[in-house]
Amino acid sequence: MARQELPWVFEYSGLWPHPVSLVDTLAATYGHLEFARLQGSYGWVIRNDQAKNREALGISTLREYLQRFRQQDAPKLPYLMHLSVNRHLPRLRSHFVLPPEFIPNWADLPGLDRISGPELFIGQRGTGFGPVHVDHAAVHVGFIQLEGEKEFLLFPPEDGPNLYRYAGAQFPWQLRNSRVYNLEPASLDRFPLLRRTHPVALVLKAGQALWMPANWWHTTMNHSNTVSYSIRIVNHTNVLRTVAEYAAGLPRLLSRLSARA
Ligand SMILES: O=C(O)CCC(=O)C(=O)O
Repeated sequence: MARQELPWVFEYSGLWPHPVSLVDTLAATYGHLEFARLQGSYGWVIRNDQAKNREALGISTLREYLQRFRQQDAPKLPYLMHLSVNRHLPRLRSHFVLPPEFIPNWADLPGLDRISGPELFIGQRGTGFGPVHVDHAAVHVGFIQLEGEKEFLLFPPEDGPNLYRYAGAQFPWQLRNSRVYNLEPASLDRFPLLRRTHPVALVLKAGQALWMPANWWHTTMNHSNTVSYSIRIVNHTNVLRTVAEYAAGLPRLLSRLSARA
């Protein structure tokens, strides 16, 4: 099997080769951004069930969030996910240096943010992504860990039928989410087909990067306070699958547009 079809971890500490940390640079450059207006590739940057938590903590700007994140005894913060570099942090975009393993990436253009979405994830110890899911459009994903340790739980594409995808989903993309969050004994009792899956668990440490191939199911858990970057990659190995998936969505898009007209 080609190397790009299996997950692999490699050492890489060159993403942010600057004397001031990324978090401090973010606070100084973009700290004024209103938290409620931040967006990720999927719209939201914190899960709905955690939004009340942010309001209760009185966090209204990115700077306030980052200040809390740096406090040792900070109360539980929501996990800041998918913070779009292209949309919100354009002046920082050219300061990230990607490893050669993630190049070429034909989707890494500001206009293709919906596909490639270079994004930042900032999470306190104990926060995690939530449901096991698979990314859209057969993209490979490159993750780079800047601070802390994040555990990944990965499943190969063929495990999909045993991952309890949202049955009765109203929209096709909901089938990208599983009802499974982790692999604790309780989840094995609740979801017995998980015993037929082939999970791979790994911990990504600061200074390491992960190549996750197209259509692998995954979720994460932060073992310590983490700062990470991720980018979705399209190259010669998956471009036809990416185009095919977008093409398959065209009739739905056209019928929506004609319903609006
Ligand atoms: O970095 C994380 O915590 C999870 C990211 C992820 O699952 C995704 O972008 O699809």
